[in-house]
Amino acid sequence: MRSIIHFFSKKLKKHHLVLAVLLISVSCKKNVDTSLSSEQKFDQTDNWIVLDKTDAIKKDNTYSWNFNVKHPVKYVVQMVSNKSLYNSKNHVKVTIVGQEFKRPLLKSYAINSNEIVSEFKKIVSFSKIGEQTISIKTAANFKRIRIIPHFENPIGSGGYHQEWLKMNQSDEKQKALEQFKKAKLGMFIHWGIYSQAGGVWKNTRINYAPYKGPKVAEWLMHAFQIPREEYSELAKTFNPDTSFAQNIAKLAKQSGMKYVVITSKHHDGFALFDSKSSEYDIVDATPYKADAVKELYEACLREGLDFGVYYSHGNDWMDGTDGNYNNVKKVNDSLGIYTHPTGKNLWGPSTNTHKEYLQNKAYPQVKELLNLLPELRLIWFDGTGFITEKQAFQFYKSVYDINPNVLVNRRVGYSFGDYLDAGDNKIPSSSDTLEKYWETCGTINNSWGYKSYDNDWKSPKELLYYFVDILSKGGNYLLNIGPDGKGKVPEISAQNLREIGKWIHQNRDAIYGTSPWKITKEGQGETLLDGTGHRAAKGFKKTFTSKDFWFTTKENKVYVISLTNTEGEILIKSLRKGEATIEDVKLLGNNKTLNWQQNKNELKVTITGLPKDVLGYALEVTLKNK
Ligand code: FHN
Repeated sequence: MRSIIHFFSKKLKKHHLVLAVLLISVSCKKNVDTSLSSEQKFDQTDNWIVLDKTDAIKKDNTYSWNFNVKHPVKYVVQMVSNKSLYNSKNHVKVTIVGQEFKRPLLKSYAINSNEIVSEFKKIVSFSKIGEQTISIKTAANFKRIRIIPHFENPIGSGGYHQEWLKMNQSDEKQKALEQFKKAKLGMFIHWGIYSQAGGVWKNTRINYAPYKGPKVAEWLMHAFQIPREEYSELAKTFNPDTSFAQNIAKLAKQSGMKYVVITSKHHDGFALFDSKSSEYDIVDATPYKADAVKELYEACLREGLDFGVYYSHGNDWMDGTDGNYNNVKKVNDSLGIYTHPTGKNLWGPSTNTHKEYLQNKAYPQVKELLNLLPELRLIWFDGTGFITEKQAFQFYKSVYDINPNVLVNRRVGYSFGDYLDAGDNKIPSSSDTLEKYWETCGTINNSWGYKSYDNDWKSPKELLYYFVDILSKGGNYLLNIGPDGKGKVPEISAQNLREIGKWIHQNRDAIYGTSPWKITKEGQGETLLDGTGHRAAKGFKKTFTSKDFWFTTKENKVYVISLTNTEGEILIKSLRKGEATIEDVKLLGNNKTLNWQQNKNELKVTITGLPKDVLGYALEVTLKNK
């Protein structure tokens, strides 16, 4: 791609180039090629509900309005206040469609130069159109309330849904999904030329980088707004050990992982595979001159592991211009909507259009990966950015057309994923219902890419807790490693993975191929993993007792998982008489039948023969004619 631009620019005098870009942008404007096209069709402002404070029925600090819902979709509630009157200490209690939630007044974005919009994260769903009521209790001085359609994944026109459904419901996809569901645990690998820097640029740690945005190591270029030319110099020194592929595949196997997903191209645009549509790749731009993705693919297949690739399709800081930010912002401004600049190269974007980036780099590279890796099982899209519904569908369809056995994750965009993810380092609560199978991706410290000074390694117990929590709720765990510039996995993280791998191997019957039981857990309350930043800030202080259990099931077995090594009598209330008719209780790993007794209050089991340093144990409870 870069060679095409260079070739053209050499050809075209500067002003010709400017003219060309202008022409392209005008044509954009003319057909409004922005990611909001589907929303344009469904003009969202037409469905905004704006309630002025002066129209409210006021009682003390409670304001109530009746209003009309024209479109039964998901909405968010916003409070608009004068910049000057905005005071973050205020709390707001909102009561709407039988739901009540209390939130602090957080600043979301500014509009009309002197007003602040505070958006409450809670999604409100109206199942039917017609009259509704909302009441707001607050001491905050506000001007009006806005209830506006919320586009998690912009609804889109739905015009592609039937065609998508046919592909998603195909035998190949459903068979692949069944295999994926049985796998439970995968290894995520964030690796690239940024790994050499380890989160440090010119002796400054990324946490002290001058620009706003995530401080995870793979965002080095964005955090320091490194010019494209300067950043690509990193490729000239990228020369990993040739043993990386074998070492990592072996580590994944030892850690109990069933699939591996490596970053074939992250937001920085560098391809870790031999790409014919870009010279900014490991074969053409580095002294390594070999295809790292292909090498890891072959090593994983030798270990019997399924293989997937991560691909940043919407955002590319090297060749993806501004990620279509300016085009989208023009339309958003006219709708009073804030356009998030995060993740966009606004400091020195490539001069091509976003559409050209997609046509000449992103779509071709996805096809290259599919043809390069015939046994590929998964494409993990990310950095959706401002791609349109049509573009997201084209990514999904191009994967299906070349290899229908390959699964596509949620972040392809617009609900075209074959399965969902709960968000980075997020585990859904047991009360959340997700409309598709899901996966949680998580870091092993607080960065995806190698961060030389981040030693906040999650302990084997913490990792196992997240895994067991996810298992009991019916999801997969995609646990990340960040190798350094030579491809070496930081030893502590490798040791911790091997330790959970020993436990997983011992208790594999309670893991692979299981589903959630009617009860996910018993004992203390949930401590949800709630995001990369949240975990980095809060750390992990949870302890477990012999009363805490998580459940999974398979055929006529219920598995009871404990994260303690306490021997002696344990009481499992969820398996009391009436809840299950028990035939046998065994301790996984030594297959020894244990002494047990069931009564109307609990299943009483005497645990013996536990190795001292064990992370926990699992019981296999065989049920009579389930
Ligand atoms: O921006 C990326 C980030 O670098 C990392 O790749 C994670 C992994 O899920 N995804 C994006 C942030 O959500």
